[in-house]
Amino acid sequence: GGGDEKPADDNKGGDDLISVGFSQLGAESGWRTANTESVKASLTEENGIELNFVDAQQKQENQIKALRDFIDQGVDVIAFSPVVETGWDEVLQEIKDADIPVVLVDRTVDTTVEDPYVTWIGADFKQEGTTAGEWVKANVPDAKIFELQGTLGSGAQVDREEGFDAVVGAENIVGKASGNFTRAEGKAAMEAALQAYPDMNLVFAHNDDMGLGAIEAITDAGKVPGKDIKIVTIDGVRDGLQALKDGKFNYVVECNPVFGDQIVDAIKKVHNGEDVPKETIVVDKAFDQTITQEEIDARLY
Ligand code: GZL
Repeated sequence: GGGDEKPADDNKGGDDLISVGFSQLGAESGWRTANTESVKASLTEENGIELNFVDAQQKQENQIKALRDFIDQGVDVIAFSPVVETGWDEVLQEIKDADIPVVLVDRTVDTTVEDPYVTWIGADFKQEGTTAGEWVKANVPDAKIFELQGTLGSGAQVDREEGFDAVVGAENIVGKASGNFTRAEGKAAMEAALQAYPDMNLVFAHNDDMGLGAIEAITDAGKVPGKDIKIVTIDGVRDGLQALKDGKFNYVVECNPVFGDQIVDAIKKVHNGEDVPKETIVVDKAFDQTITQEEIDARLY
């Protein structure tokens, strides 16, 4: 009594801010940087959010530690993009036991925990792989393909591979290796592949950054990227679209990272107990070499 009770919702933010713990998986690519910028631009105090943002440098143990810290802090909502699909059962159960709702962002999880998250927002990775595969099948029918894969076990890698391989046919894929979604590791994997698969004439890179690394390796080997060895990638960050315009990439499937506003909307609805869809697919486009400089310059990221 006496009017000194705690405010009704015991959030850790100011009087009416929703406190959000956000575990971002890393800063490995242009896509991730753009995604983080969008999250930080949208999850703001003026939008009613008190954001606790933690970068995990692509290490699952760092994400699990961050998630446990969020539980200890008693945040109102947890949002995270899981670096790989598995290994989350224990911490997801702890979050559930702490009665903190989860908004899953971008990457996907594979867990035995019942109802581990309220809603997921991200791209249709399998469709991105399918779209890339359909372009290859239609435009490079004799392709001998090297597949430069993202972080092994991540939802983006698993689903892009599944969609792409189903369209092009496994018999047309001469080899696969992971470049962990980074430019440096993509270059290294490509250097090895050029030795191992001399008859390769097309690379399918699961993201632009690894494709940009592949350009360096192909050029160092005295071959012409986009001609001797064609390159198909996914993301559509500005550097990737510039490589496309410059004729070094041949086809780029977009994966839009700018959805911070949709994350805020989901967090508010979840916090207020309103209905949210189980998943929200972020819409993607695709680009070929007819892209114009104006289009590239107009891109947000
Ligand atoms: C896709 C995202 C992927 C990007 C990569 O939504 O998870 O992770 O394609 C990034 O650039 O590393």
